[in-house]
Amino acid sequence: MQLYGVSQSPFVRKVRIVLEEKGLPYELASPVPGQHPLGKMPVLGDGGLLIPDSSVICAYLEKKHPRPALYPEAPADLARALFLEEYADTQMAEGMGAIVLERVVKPHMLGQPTDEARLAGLVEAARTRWAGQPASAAGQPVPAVLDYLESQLPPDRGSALERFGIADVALGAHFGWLPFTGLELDAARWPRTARYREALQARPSFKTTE
Ligand SMILES: N[C@@H](CCC(=O)N[C@@H](CS)C(=O)NCC(=O)O)C(=O)O
Repeated sequence: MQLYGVSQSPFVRKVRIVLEEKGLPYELASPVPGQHPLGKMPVLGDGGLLIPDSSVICAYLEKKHPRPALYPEAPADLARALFLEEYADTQMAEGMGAIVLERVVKPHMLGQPTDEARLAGLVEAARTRWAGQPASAAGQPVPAVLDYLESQLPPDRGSALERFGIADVALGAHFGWLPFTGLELDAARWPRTARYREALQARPSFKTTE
């Protein structure tokens, strides 16, 4: 299989983590213009097939290579896992993506200068949007994404549901951009989330795809 995309993309990393967890060999290839109907990455090449979109690719891989299972069997658990995947792919990605573009992609990959004013505005906007409210009484913005995750994650295991699966793949992949944003995951404030992130980072599939 060929995975078309760059390793810095959390959506590409989602697929790489699934491939690693399932022990499937693949090669990472440069994106090919026109391959993805929306001009995005990743795209998976498998035989004559070209499959776009990380969520679609992960579901395809599960169907084709069912073991180890990364999607829960029980309908309610499946729904919860898919919602967490969707939450990660939208709420985590949107808040961080534009910041990473200005701070990392433009200066280090495109050879363009960072627009510092835009970056400052984006950081503030992300904080405000994540907060869902402007600021707490103490004047500190509340990152609501982390608050939400804290309310959803268990205190004592490295998976959102009973077994490691697609929700953890997606949440963990999107945590990868956090260090580039300047937004902190304060372990005193979000202990479950911080512990969960550490547990994910210790998995071989996460280490290999860092
Ligand atoms: N829903 C898509 C999102 C993929 C996505 O947004 N990829 C970014 C890279 S991190 C991209 O290709 N952006 C280019 C663009 O939007 O033009 C998926 O899960 O694959």
